[in-house]
Amino acid sequence: MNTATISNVQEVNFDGLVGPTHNYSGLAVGNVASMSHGGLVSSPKEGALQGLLKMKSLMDAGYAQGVLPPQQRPDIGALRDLGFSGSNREVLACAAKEAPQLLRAVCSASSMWTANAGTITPSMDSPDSRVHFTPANLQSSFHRYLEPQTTGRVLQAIFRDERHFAHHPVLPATPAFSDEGAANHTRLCGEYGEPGVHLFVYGRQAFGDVRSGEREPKRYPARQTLEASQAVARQHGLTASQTVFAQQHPNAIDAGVFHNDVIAVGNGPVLLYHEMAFLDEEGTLDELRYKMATPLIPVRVPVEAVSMEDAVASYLFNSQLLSNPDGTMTLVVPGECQEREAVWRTIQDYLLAGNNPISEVMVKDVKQSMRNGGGPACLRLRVALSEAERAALTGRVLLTDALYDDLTAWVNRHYRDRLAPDDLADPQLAEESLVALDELTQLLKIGPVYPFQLG
Ligand code: SUG
Repeated sequence: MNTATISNVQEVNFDGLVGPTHNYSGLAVGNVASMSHGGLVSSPKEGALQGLLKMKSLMDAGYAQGVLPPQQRPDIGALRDLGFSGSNREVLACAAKEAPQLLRAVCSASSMWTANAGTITPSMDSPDSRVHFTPANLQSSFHRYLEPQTTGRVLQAIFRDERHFAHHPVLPATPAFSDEGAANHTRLCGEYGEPGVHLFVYGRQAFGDVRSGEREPKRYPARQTLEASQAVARQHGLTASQTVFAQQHPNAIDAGVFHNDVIAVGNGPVLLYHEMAFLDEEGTLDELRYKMATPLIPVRVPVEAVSMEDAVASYLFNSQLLSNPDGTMTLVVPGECQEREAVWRTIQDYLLAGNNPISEVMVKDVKQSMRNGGGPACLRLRVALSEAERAALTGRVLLTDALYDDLTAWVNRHYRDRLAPDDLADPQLAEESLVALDELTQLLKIGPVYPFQLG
């Protein structure tokens, strides 16, 4: 059923709600912010409210905004799978004593970064004219490997209507198919309803060329493989003429760029990127130009303007680039961009003043998430949907003033103001979280999605 026309397709940004166990445990190797903030006291309440305010301000500015629920944490089932037994309280107490690193992992609220929830192909580009979904396996780290099952259930609950939506299995959770979802995928196009070209960015190749290892990062892991990106493209029915596979620059990964969306962001025909983003910059742009139906608008930021250190610390490239009805675009940057002079100057003097559609900057405070390496773009999953596809969504997941008010009240009712790493063993926290999440699925009207609801 092809319901998409050029004019009725909108990009909906589905932001992940920050969960009640949001904390700083320094779990993510290669993610400079996460590694340097481990051990700090977090504020789950402030984090969730910051996320909701970002959503609300973008909704108020006229952008379509959706919301995705957090996951059940602590994941006591994962601790049981690892041999802990007894009551929930006993499992938590034992893990806290014997394997505190495992307890921290099963408490991570990392599902807030929905750019890693999965990869989406909109109906305009798929052979059966349905929207295609593949949850990311996130097998690079244990705390994120715990996400895909519930992610799959959440996506299937919301995008339930089989006439419009198709769901694929998570790729095998093994290093060869290491997949981090939309954070390494950008769809470039004219209008959203026009055909797009899919840029998949990978960090390493698992099979084949033995010399490819020489071009891999030395310090930090490359999370996405070419083989994973190719498999997702295959699942979604994308052809060679619709796809470009580009290797991320290994030096960027070694500087803390663990996903492509930390160094590049695309929207419509615009690709905003740092010169260190791709190993073969010219080849990547040439292939995009060749395959795209509309002229590519590359906006290249040179290292002289923004150093790698500034790029990683400010998350300039983890901005959201949003289309306005008059053809201009708005760049939604984290507050940290204002704190780095070179970055702020580049935004004002180069991006806004340059010959490109970016005409406005909006600054958002998402500091609680930023300290774990998650900026505005990490917090959202982009899904381009036709009017009929939006109407076919299940649940109350598109933000309205009423939903914003309900979610804000829900956070204020259930979330803690502060959470220190030692608090993660508190059995009360686990119980509070379940009560909160049960209420949330009712509020969002998505039905049971959590292990504790499924029995
Ligand atoms: O996978 N941080 C996440 C941040 C993900 C950002 N997403 C995108 N770039 N799209 C990660 O590294 C830190 C959790 C902790 O340390 O507790 C963490 O998992």
